[in-house]
Amino acid sequence: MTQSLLKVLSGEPVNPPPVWFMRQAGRHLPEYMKIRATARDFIDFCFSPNKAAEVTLQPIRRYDMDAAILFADILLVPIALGRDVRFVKGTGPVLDPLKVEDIAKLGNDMDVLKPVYETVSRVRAELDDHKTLIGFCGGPWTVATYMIEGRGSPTKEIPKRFAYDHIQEMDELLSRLADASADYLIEQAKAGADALKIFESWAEGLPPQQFDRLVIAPTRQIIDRVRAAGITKPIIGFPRGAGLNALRYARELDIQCCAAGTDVPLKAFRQSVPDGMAIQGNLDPLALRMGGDVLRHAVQNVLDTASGPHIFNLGHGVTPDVKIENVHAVISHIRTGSGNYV
Ligand code: 1CP
Repeated sequence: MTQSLLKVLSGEPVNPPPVWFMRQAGRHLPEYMKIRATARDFIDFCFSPNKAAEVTLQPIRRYDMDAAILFADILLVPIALGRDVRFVKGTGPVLDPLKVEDIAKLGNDMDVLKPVYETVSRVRAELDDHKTLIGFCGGPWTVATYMIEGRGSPTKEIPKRFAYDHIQEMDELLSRLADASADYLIEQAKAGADALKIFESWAEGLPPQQFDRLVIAPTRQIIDRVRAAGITKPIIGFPRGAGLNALRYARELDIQCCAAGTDVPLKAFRQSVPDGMAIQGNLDPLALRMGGDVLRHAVQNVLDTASGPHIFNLGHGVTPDVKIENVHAVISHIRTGSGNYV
């Protein structure tokens, strides 16, 4: 059977649109919490193919989503580059902040990522043929913000200063990240991922010239390397919060879908991206948390304003407080026209 999501990625509209949610596997699901509790820590969890494959499949079983997204994290690539990455409960990711002189000493031990490819092949073997498996990596700039600041960066001032102050070293860092991210995507594709997504989650607030240098150039490097390896699978780019910079991202990169964050007006976005390009998004995650009529109207608004090839998704990820009933209601609304919102 054909995958409806791949159909959309080939430029063909599908009605109702295929749906999946960012962070669909996660703490809002009790079955996720059960498996999570058996892992030593989050990284160990990501590197345990049995467990990671199981939680990747959970939202497909529960919600019948059209796509599974590999359970892993964008911050596994810095581990391959030899950086120390920990996930601290209640704090999030913690890394040793990267100093200028560390860049020349970055490693390249891609073998540490092998368990992730094992997860991909296990999921692909278990997933129905008409469901899509999405592999992913972080955008080099987004991953670099964590490496430079040593944690999630509230204002990105430290990595932005670094980019102005240390031009050659920053470009070197992004280039190293681009090559490693491309190799990571290539192996995911070879292991069975049907589509690939690049999460540039922290694309906001960059002046256009810096956006071209820090986001577009290294993303082009990833895509060129993936294509040079003979991988023709569709690529979804997600320049979250990029404003009008997203238009150059969509027009200049060889991506088949541009994903929209919550702040993007889909009608204008459709008119601005290249003809036939799929768009994805962009339900407000807060509406999903609130439920009721707020959510009903928000879902209808996305359905009414998206046109052409469209993949229904959130503008950002599912949070732990989301009610399972409301995820069911959104999916039913998309597929049947109504849902039981709570
Ligand atoms: O123990 C837990 O449950 C921790 C929460 C969690 C989860 C469920 C983290 C820690 N990562 C993940 C999985 C994850 N991360 C996926 C898997 C599949 C899915 O979507 O269901 C994906 C695609 C990611 C990607 C990711 N990690 C991004 C890009 C997408 C986004 O949300 O913008 C980012 C920024 C991260 C970093 C990260 N991982 C985890 C945390 C707490 C953070 C920091 C987020 C922040 O700085 O706000």
